[in-house]
Formats: sequence, structure tokens, C-alpha cells
Amino acid sequence: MWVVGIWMDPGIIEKIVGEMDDYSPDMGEIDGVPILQDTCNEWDEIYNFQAREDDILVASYPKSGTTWMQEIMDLVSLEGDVQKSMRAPCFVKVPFLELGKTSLQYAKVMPCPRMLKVHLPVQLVPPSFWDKKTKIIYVARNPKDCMVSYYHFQKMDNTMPDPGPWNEYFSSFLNGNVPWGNWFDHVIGWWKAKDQHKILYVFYEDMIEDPLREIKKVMTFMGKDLSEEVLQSIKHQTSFKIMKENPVVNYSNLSSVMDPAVSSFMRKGKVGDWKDHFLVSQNELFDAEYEKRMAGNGLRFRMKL
Ligand code: PPS
Repeated sequence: MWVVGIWMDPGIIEKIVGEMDDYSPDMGEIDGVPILQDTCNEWDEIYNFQAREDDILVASYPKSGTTWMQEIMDLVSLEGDVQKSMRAPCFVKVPFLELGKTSLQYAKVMPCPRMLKVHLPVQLVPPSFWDKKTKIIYVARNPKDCMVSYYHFQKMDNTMPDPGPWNEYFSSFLNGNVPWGNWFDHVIGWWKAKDQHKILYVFYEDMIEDPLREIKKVMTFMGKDLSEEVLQSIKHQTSFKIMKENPVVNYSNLSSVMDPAVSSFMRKGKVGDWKDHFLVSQNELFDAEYEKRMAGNGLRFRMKL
């Protein structure tokens, strides 16, 4: 039962979940980027979405810590009010523009200031976000942990293509043959964009290392000034342990779509889980590709802490 402290459409959760039950894992393509066919079907409307100056957008490659950031953003905007943060699940509080018709329609009518989510590579972001100079928080995670997390997610979420065996998935991910495309293109594209737009580029590994420091960055970027006590409470409320048990963020209300028997959404929440999945030969192959793709761009990821 949701504590409704802020306006929301009372039937919205059921509508979004109901729509997701009908999704298929078929893939399509937008400008050469592999995207789920259900998203492609809504593409014109997504691309023409009208952003506002007072929106805040969270953008990321899938499995980079988006939900964690969504919850931090919500609690910062609520100045740490945990009760209000329980008003609705994260996919209602921060609508995901590529999720489908209902989520998109809801994003258009929800009260402002809005928080919105995309997994789009930078070149596919609706132009109105640039025109309106909307603030954007980009979350990036090291590709090895991202790949492992994505593999488990594609296994448990029946709206996603089946990842196949790990060895095959390794090649698919490396070649960018997964929903939302190539990890390298994504993180590099957004890295380059951050010098031209209001983009806070945050690393998952930094959030794990020192959550309070990163929450303070988000607070400043969002134009808030919160006390140390409130910041500590946000840190606590957004810790992995608490979020894993919190129905607002753990996607337990989507069990018809995400099978908890296969994997939980809040799976491991750590840096370095890839070591339990990568073969030595895969690691060497990945490192070679990483060095090639990342050379000279000034962007570096930590694969361990
Ligand atoms: S999605 O589906 O793309 O929006 O997924 P996303 O939220 O980006 O990423 C899910 C991974 O983030 C982990 N996570 C966290 N880690 C640490 N602390 C907190 N609070 C937290 N919240 C979410 C989540 O467990 C997924 O990573 P894995 O490695 O699979 O555990």
C-alpha cells in the first residue's frame, strides 16, 4: 500500500504494470542503435517529448545504478522526507520515457518539477532537453560489472531478449548487440556532452566508495542545501541493504515481469562481481577492447576498489 503524500494518478501503477505484461522481447533499431521494439513503436512520441527547464533527467546505460540515483534525487528533492518518498514505486516517481505509452503519457501530465529517466545514448535524447537546458545526471558504471548485472537482468526480465549462455552474452555485450547498444559509445558520448550541457557525470564506483560525498554533489547540482543530519538519513535510506527491502525501489511489485526466482533486481550491489563471471581469456579480450576504445578520451573506470 502506497502512502500518497503527493498527487499522482491512483491507477497509474496498475496501468504501467498491465502494459508491461504485454511487452515482447523483440528488438528493433533507431539510427543504428538496438532498441526494444516496443520502444521503437513509440519512438516519434519519445523523441518529440517536451522537456521543461525545471525537469531533472537521470540518464544511464542500463544497470549502472540508475534506480539508486533516482531514489537519491527523490529524497534530495523531498529534503529527506522518507514518508513522502514511499508515495509510489520508482518507475512512477521518475517515469522512464522508453518504458511505454502509459509511462510516457504520465510523464507529460505529472506535476512539476518532474524527475525523468532515460537509457538513451546522448544522440537520441529528445532535443527539447537541450533546448530547455534541463539539468541531467548521468550515472556510469564500469563495463565489466555492468555486463554481469545486465546478463542477470536479461535473464530475469521477460520483456528483455534472452541473453543466452554467458559466453555468447559476453560477445553480444562487447559488440553492442544488446538493448540500448554499445556501452563504450554510450559512456563516451555522454562524457563528451558534459562539457556543453548541464550534466553531472557520476560514477557508480564513487557512490559505493563514498556515498555521502556523491549525495552532496547531487544536492548541490539540484540547487539544494541540506543539513548533515538529513544527508546522513538519505545515505542510510539509499543504502543497498535498505533499498533491497524497500518495495518502492526493489521492483517487487513487478514480479509478473521480473522473475524473483531467477534473480532479484537488487542483486549484489557491489564493485568487482565480474571476477566471479569472467574467464581469464574473456578478461584479456575485454581489457584489449577497453584500452582501444578508451584511449585518449580522459574517461577512466575503476574495475575494483
Ligand atoms: S536499470 O534496470 O537499468 O534501471 O538498473 P539500474 O538501477 O541502473 O542498476 C541496477 C544495479 O544497481 C544496483 N543497485 C545498487 N548498488 C548499490 N547500492 C544501492 N543502493 C543500489 N541500488 C541498486 C543493483 O543491485 C544492480 O546491480 P547488480 O550488480 O545487479 O547488483
